[in-house]
Amino acid sequence: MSPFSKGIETAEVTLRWDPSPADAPPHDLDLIAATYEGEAPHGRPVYLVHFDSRSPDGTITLTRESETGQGFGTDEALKLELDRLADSFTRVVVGVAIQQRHGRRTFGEISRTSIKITEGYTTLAEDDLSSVSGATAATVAEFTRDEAGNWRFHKALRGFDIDPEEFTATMGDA
Ligand SMILES: [Ca+2]
Repeated sequence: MSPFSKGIETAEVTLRWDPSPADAPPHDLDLIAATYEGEAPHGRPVYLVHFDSRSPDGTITLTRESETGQGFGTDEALKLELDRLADSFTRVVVGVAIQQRHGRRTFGEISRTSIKITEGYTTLAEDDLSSVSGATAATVAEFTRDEAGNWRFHKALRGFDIDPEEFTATMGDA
């Protein structure tokens, strides 16, 4: 990586999926961001951002959310203003969890799942989560701060077989 290359300033993660059949319980997927500090980059998250939790400084925001996947285009979107994060933060992990309140659901049971990570008009990664079809949650992106203080993107597709709450506690372990 060139030492002169600029880091990522603002990234967006978007998620879409198709609704469940009309006679079935809704499929509710959630985008989740977890932030970590330099002291414990793989430990407990400092804070989480998802449908029920906001970032204290407004740098990471869930700009769109859905409980059903109904409608055109993006169902959930997360905006990460990485260059505005305090210097103490060195790592942000983004994941997707499927709500399990109507019984165990895996990505293989959700139709047309699609995740996209962009910086402006540049696509950093795109995936349909088929490689983690047996999982109930998955990490999809990792952003880390390099020695020069610039944010870098890493694709981090890894499946988990746990409920969303357990996922938020362990999604940064790897
Ligand atoms: Ca949701």
